[in-house]
Amino acid sequence: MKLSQELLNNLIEITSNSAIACYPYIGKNEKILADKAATDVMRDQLNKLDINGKVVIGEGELDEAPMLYIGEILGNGNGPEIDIAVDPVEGTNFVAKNLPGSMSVLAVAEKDCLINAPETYMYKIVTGNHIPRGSLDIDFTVEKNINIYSEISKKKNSDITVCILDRPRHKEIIKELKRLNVNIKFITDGDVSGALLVSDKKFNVDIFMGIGGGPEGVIVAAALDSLNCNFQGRFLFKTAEDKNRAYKMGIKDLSKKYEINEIVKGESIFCATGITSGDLMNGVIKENNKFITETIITHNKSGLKLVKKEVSLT
Ligand code: VTB
Repeated sequence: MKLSQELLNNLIEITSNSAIACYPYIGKNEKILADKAATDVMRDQLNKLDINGKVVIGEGELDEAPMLYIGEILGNGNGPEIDIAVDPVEGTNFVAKNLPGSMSVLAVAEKDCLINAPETYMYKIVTGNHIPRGSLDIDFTVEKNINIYSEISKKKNSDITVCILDRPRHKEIIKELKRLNVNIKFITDGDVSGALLVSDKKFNVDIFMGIGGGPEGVIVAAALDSLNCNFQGRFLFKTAEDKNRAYKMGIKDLSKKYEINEIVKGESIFCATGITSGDLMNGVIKENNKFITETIITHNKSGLKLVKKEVSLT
């Protein structure tokens, strides 16, 4: 295996520490400060690792530093070449308002195995591993996708739940889902978690769909790949500047529909630590002088699937 157990343990420690860095900002209505605190810790600790890392999914580009920017080189240079995707705080609003579901997230893969994607939106459709790959399609109508899902899962529409970001841009999809008598789980932010809800029956989410962040789509694809779930996405470029950036990053066909293994290839790890407690894991807990964190990780090559790890740090 190219990505070692040691690297995996280090990543758990890093997202744990960046989640802990946010702890003082929970409920302080300071999302930028929370993001900066988590980012600083993440950068500092990634730079100490024995890796030759490059940020392929980050927050902005060089001129937008101090966030971890696309193209930034990380690690001490003594180790494997890896692609890194970062989302130091997924759900900054949740941290700012002390709402459930924020987390600190990292995904890594072998060099050139994670798609280089600019910060733009992505239309996504995600289903669990009980649905054969390729069954649903972002180019089908909502009705067709629901019919296919209903047929394969043998569920009536009224027993199907679709998770979607609560945004005006989803007005038509929501109208259609209501007409079809499908249940909707609205989320206000955090579509990495939203997409992962299809991975286990206990979350009662059948399909995740709609337009969310492109970087979040790439990051969650790493987890969904390990979980044998289905993910399909298409980047949405609005401005000429967006389109130019994409060209420069090597995306030639701007309307390309990506299957999961065109987004993440080879060996990859996904690692997310809860900041505030949510459906997937607990948030940071402070007990005496210690912090207890909960992290979920996946590693496709070792078969790790959303294992929860508790870490105690001072
Ligand atoms: C999603 C979600 C993020 O942004 O990507 C969403 O995962 C999409 O952008 O947590 P809009 O807010 O512009 O709709 C977040 O909600 C915030 O980064």
